[in-house]
Amino acid sequence: MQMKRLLATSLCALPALMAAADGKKAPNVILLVADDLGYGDLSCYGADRVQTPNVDNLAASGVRFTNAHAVAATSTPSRYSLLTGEYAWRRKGTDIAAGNAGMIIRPERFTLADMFKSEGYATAAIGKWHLGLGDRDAEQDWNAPLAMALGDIGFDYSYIMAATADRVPCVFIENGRVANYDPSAPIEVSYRANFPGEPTGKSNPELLYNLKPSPNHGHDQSIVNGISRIGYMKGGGTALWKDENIADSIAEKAVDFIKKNRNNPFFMYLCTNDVHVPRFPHERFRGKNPMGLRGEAIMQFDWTVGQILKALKKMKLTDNTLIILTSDNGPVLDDGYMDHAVELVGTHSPTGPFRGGKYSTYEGGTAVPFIVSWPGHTPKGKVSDALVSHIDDFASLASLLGAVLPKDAAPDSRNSLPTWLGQEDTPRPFVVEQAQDHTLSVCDGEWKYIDPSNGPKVAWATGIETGYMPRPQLYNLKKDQGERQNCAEANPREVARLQGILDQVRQQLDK
Ligand code: NG6
Ligand code: CA
Repeated sequence: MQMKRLLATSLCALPALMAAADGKKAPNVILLVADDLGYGDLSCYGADRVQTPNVDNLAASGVRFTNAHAVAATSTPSRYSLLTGEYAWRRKGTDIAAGNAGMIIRPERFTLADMFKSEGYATAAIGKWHLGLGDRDAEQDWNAPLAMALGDIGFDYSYIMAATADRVPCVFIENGRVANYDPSAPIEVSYRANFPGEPTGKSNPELLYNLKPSPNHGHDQSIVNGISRIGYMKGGGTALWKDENIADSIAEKAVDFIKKNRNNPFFMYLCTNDVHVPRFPHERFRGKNPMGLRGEAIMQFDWTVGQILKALKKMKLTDNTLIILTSDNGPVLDDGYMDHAVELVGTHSPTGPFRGGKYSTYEGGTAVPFIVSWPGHTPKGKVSDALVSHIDDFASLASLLGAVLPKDAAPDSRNSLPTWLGQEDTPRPFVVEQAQDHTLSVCDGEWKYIDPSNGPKVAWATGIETGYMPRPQLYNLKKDQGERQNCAEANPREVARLQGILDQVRQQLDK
């Protein structure tokens, strides 16, 4: 561990201070990641049943990408890849993590946070985590400092939800221990069995005063704040979160971090809980959107963005802060709770023009909003159609800092900084996309090839078409953005070419 730090520091020849020496101040960097926010969910991406004025302002001050991809169609692998620069499908144990998963990114790994730290930045992770905590699965003692936490992988400060709001434990973890810990209510967590005498959504539906689970989705185990979850927990007392306050807590900690670090460069990995289930936004958003709770959660996401922009402005940091705004994976309507997202969606298309959604191998799984703004550096209000992928954040940000990475760091990441900053429109030659069942597809901006697989046609009760098929699929996205015409048989050469790219990436690193 110590070795990793020393190595990183000695190899990084151009720390933030050097950048300051040639007259340019190293910018702060905020990587703002929404949860399950779709390509079509923002008004700057064409949504008209919900307005997102703060995100739209951010887009107006920078570059809005129309062809950007998350690495995977679910959270854990997507986030793993963002923070390591390695395709998650290369690593076992990177699928949707339980709330008591051990740390998936191990301390030996040189992370994005390590890179910023070794360049003299203050670093923080705030909000949704979903990459495990503690040394080993299911062995955490939630009543003591955790044996391993974000401080071990480069984050100076962290205030996080262990997994998702629909998974126990329903408490925030601050710097490796439960925030506002309540000694009168020791915490126990299990994903195997309930604790004797504790109610569950299944046995005590009368206690579900805030949200009820959808039929056939599970989410009917321990009850916290009148909402049943995945997994069992006991205790927590006053440390338990209230879903309606999650966005406020995250925004408050994020603004505090900015304030504390106003005079030095900082990197903040800021992940909202919005718009993941259970969607239960603050009262001030209630009744404000025709799409109900999901629309209100999008408004709350936009509010969070507004809080950050306001804080930066107040502290005169706007021009010196690079913000990347994106989502971890595509959208879903019914993901486990009876929040009427399906009934109220109306003409709104969460995936925009794309087929499928969260979990799927169709574009809806990984096509995400992606906005890069650094006032004075990014052209104002540019729309870029260049093909880009989250896998490149590591190398691109390394290039921004002038950081030299240790040999094995960010193995699949390529420097796309000039494109990300809107100075060029050079596309990535191809992007690799991972669906929930690990089906891979590859797209070069025109053609998309999907590997054969035998998975289910629909992602359980969500109604989302997975796109899994036992035979190869090929789509021409220029002519058929909605992936309707499988033209693999008529274009064997394209199929072979794209299979070749995928085989090569599978065998070697993507450099
Ligand atoms: C799924 C959950 C879903 C959501 C997802 C993780 C079921 C049936 N569905 O397993 O509700 O929690 O995991 O979402 O349990 S993600 O955006 O964090 O990847
Ligand atoms: Ca997600």
